[in-house]
Amino acid sequence: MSQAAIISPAAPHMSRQGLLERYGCGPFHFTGDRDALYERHLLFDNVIDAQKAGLREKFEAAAHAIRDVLSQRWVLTGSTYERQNPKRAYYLSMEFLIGRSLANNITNLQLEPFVARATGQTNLDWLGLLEQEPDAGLGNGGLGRLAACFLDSMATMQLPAMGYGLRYEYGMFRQSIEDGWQREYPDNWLRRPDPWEVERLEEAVEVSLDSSFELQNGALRAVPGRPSSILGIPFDRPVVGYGGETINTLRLWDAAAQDYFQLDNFSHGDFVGAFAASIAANTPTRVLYPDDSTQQGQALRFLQEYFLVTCSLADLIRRFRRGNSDWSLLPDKVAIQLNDTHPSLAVPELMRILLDDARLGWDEAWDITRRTLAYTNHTLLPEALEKWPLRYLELVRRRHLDIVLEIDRRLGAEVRDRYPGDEERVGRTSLVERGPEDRVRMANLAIVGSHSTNGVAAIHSQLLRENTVRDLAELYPERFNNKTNGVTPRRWLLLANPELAQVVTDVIGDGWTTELSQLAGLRRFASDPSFVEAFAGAKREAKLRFAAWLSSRHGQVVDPDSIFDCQIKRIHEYKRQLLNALRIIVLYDRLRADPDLEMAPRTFFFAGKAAPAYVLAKLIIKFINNLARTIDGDPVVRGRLKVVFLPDYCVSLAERLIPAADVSNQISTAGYEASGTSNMKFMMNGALTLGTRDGATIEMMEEAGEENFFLFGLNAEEVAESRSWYNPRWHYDNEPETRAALDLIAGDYFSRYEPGIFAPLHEALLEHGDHYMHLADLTSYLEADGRLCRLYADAGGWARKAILNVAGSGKFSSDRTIAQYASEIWNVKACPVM
Ligand code: 26V
Repeated sequence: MSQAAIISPAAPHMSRQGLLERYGCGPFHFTGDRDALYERHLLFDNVIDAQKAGLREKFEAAAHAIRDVLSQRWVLTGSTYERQNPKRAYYLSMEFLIGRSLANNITNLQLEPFVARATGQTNLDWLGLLEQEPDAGLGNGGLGRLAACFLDSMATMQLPAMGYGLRYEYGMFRQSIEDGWQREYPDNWLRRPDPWEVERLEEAVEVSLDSSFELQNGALRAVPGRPSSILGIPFDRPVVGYGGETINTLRLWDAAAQDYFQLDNFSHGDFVGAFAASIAANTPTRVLYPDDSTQQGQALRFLQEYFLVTCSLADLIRRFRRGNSDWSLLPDKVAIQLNDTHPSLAVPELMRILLDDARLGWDEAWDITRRTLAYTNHTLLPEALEKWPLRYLELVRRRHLDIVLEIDRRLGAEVRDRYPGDEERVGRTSLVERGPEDRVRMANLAIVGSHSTNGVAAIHSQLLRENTVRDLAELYPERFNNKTNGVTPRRWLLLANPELAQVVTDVIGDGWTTELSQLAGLRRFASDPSFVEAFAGAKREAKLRFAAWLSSRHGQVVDPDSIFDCQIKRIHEYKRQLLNALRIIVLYDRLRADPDLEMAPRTFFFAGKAAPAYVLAKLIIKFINNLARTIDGDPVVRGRLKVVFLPDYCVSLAERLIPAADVSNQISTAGYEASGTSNMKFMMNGALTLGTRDGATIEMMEEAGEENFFLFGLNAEEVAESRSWYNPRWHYDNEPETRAALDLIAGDYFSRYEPGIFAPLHEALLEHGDHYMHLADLTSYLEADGRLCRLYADAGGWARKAILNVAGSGKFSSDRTIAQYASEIWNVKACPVM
């Protein structure tokens, strides 16, 4: 993060007076130096002298000082909404991948000048202090990070909106690499008190369950017929809009036992048993599920989803009832966005509230439910689509099962009416999938029970409509729409890349921070020598900064004059890290065969976590690490090729690496990556994209111009079309470089001391049909790679394309995405704080 938090190029220098007026106080100086908020917190919270405080204590004091500054405004935001009673948007998500908050909040409050002055005066190790904050890693990857970017945009655009999620005690596991293998360690991010959260015990809600649940050997066991309940305790976190006008709330639920001691057990002498009950009641929010590749149907995950939905709906309905007496107004006052199917029990839960609590009739309840809810799909992978056993609904809440079956009965009647005699269609659209164990198709439930279903990039929305849920799209075509993803330019450009942000602001002003389309103004500087020089200088600074961090943090030395070529994302077969590795093997082999070959020096960075049970993905990590070791050990390529696997990929690591990247690899099998969002962050930061025609990468190419993009490989249609006859062997037999690369793997060239370990990779590619079609795309990948590398020799030509990419990235601000959700789905308008 480095300089980012201290010197913001774009922030207008707010006066001390302005600060006092907006926030009521300043972070470091309130009424005078001796009353500095920061020092007061050290003294009164930690009871320590500022001179003796450690970095962690200093971090807490700084965070509390910043929180003090935003508190008034936060309260005012809430009271404005209460007074104005506008329609509100609620974003329900099992994941919010927030990352760190201190530097981000300072940036969004535009307090850098004050912080810079204070840290300068006191010789504070500011960068070290920032490092003390653990990442809030409450998400797996793209879906969770998108939710966090959306919160930033909603607050910046002054929308009356709120996020609802779970306060996992353990977030995404920490990854370490040991002997090349991934190892998982618990992420105990709340071990120390989190300065941002505010516990709101008085707003706790009670969650009813039709069974009791016990933990037995780590698995959840239901005791049917013994109803129980758990408490949901809200923890609020501030979401600071850029400029500090609006401070929205992210409300995370913590599960707790009704009472630490069930008094009856206690009085009967079962002291330990009483504790066990409270442990079970805590389990729903104990840990984030770290597998985003398969839906394994774990009962505890289902309980988490039920818990999120019941707590959030009880809370938002309570708020709605405070301001409105008429239930029929719900869709005019509340919009609920379901982030994937994970919170789609909201359909039966809202129906239950309207039928049983509000005592409305079915038709009215159904109309209100549908007009209130909207659903976003984030994946087409069949193995990731949620399908829960009916039995789970029955155990957790019998009423939900009844409601789902009644919705299904009515849906069947509607389909029969529209398509008489088409019983197969009835079966395909049904909410229930018949099998050895009947299951609820959660995507069907979300589509049928809402008024809007969107995909997250144009191609993804189209494939969703035409293939995945075709029958439902034919039944309700008006519900389907697209909302191409975006990312917040505050965190991903202004904060992460202060060098580039400054260079951009110098020529087009700072309006881009909230209107990213203004980056188009850079086009006319793409060939301006002094701008090109400044732009290239910013990239070099960022590379130097990253290289310095890497060497101090991991002892790894990389050459900042080499091309920084990156692929950072979850490790998945469809994302094809293995294709990237095959490319590197071919390049390596070329150099081995001809050491005099002209080739720009390159550093290949990988980072990403594999689901702990995803055996092949973990083997891919091991393979990349062995490849790195082999190349490092070969004097022929020393200084020319280097592979680095960065451990423990997280938001903070992305913030460091992306500004330094020259090349972004977005190489999924076409048709498989719903959107991608790191692709946008790289583009915004001046990297060139080497990618397939998939997800939002297609739209990025349209914005930047095809001549400034490096696309290759089969498109989604070609992938689908060639499935039936595709034969990876053909490539092995006919492409010498492909064959040589595969033979090196099979010959244990990268596993000399671990013979045979990579056989499963070789088999997946050659014997098991290469489902993700790596070999089909390898040759065109290398060809595009060659074009890219040749361009590197022409520094001006490279910079020109990179500038045109930054200039074309304006569409990919989450502000644009959120503006579309607000006007096309939610009908929610800005509500400025007064
Ligand atoms: C699925 C599951 C299944 C069961 C347990 C835990 C779990 C957690 C997450 C998921 C959903 C994975 C879907 C996902 O993350 N999709 C990504 O969404 C991004 C934001 O829209 C998008 O950019 C990526 O292309 C897409 O892969």
